Order: sequence, then C-alpha cells, then structure tokens
Amino acid sequence: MQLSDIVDLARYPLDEAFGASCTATLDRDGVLVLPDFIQADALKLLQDESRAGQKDAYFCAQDHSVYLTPPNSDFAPDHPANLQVVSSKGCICDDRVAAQSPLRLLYDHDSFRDFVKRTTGQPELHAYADPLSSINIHYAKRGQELGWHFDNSSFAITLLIEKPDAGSRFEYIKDLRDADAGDMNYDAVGDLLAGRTQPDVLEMDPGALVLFRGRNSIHRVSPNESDKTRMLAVLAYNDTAGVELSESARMTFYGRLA
Ligand SMILES: O=C(O)CCC(=O)C(=O)O
Ligand SMILES: [Fe+2]
Repeated sequence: MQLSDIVDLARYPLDEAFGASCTATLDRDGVLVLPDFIQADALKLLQDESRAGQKDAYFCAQDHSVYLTPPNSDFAPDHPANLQVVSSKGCICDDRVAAQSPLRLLYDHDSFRDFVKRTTGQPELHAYADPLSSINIHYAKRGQELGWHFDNSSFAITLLIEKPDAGSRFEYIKDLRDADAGDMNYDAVGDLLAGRTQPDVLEMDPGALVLFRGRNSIHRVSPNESDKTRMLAVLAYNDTAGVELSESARMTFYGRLA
C-alpha cells in the first residue's frame, strides 16, 4: 500500500499551495476539516481493524476540570476552575496498531508530516519516545463521552473511523481563553457549564481528517446516544524528539506503561 491508496491525493494534493490554503483556514477557524480525506477502501480496512481491536481496548472513566489541572484551593469546589466533568472512553495504543495499518503508513509518511508541519507552522514533528502514545484509537460506546476541556497541546490530529447513529457531537467554542496571557475566562466557562451559552458543533463524517487547535478553544464530545460505537484515531506528534507521555497519564489512560 502507498500513500495514494490511503489519501485522496487528487482532491488533497498535500503540496505547498494546498498547505497554504489549509493554514489560512486553520488560522481563521481554529479547526480544519478535510472530508473524505481517506480513500473508501482504506477506510474500510481501518473500520475492520478498529472493530477487531476493540476487545483489547482499555476502558476507563475520569473526573477532571476543564483546565485538566488539580483542584485549586483558592477557589470553591463549584468554581469553574474546580468544577468536575467526566470523560469515559476505551483506547488502544500504538503498540497494538499493526505495522501495515494505513494509520501507521500515514503517520510515518514524509509527505503527510510535511503537510502537517506546513499547515500548523510546527518546524519539527516527532513520534512519542514511549511505545504507546503516538497512534491511539479511541472508542466511545453508548453513554460514553469526553467532558469539556482545553487541550495541553497546541494542535491535535484526528481521523473519524466510525460515527454513531446519534450523539457524539463535537462541540466547541473558539478561543474561549488565552492560556499564554494567563486569562482563564472563568466567567465564560461557568456560563457554558451552566448551559447559559450554546457551543458550536463541528460536523464530521467517517474518513474526515480534522486538525484542531484545542489549547484555547474549549471542546467536548457529547455522550454517544446509539449502540454504534464511535471510533476515532488520534495521530499525536511532539515538536522535539525524546518526549514521553508522563507515567501517571499513561497509567490513567492506557492502564499500563509499556
Ligand atoms: O474525540 C475527539 O473528536 C476529540 C478528542 C479530544 O478532544 C482529545 O483527545 O483531546
Ligand atoms: Fe481535546
């Protein structure tokens, strides 16, 4: 299999001109959705592979604040800095993704990495140094969700593999905080969690590649309201070599270190 078997290169040439137009969209919207990025046959392979892997997935649920920070005693427990939301999902890790999986070919391919570098402005991209964190496949069964949060990383790349019949909406509000300026915008987070403001909804279908800047744009995936499991691949890179996901994060999300 080669890149053209996986990516629709006629529609998405991954060259400099295309990268420039993607950068413009990402800068303007904070998100870039490329529908049908994955060729139909490769998507079918990914769906089969992901369905087969689900029995090995590690399922867990956590309470966390939207800032993914530990409780802050300067604030009351019901303050937006401390309010707890729940995230529940299953995950299979990089070491269970087959060597010949289209996901791995895509993740490793220089043309794809060059495209991601151009689009995000990231000068370097490196795989995780630990054996678990680079490519993950996430599963959300009925009732499972990802609670409101801001990402720690500056961008995330996902590929939707299977979409449930109802629920699992990706909801977000662009640039709700400014982390680098230290502006946590507790009032707006409080309004959102109390249902006083309505988020935007990002539409995506299986085969779509999504680049999302989630550091300042709060987002969640609402509960799956169907019996069809949501399956999504996460392609994670670092801007320097040798980075491992922390042991505590690996234990929490994967249930193991290696
Ligand atoms: O499941 C998704 O579409 C988004 C995942 C996400 O926000 C995350 O992993 O931080
Ligand atoms: Fe996120």
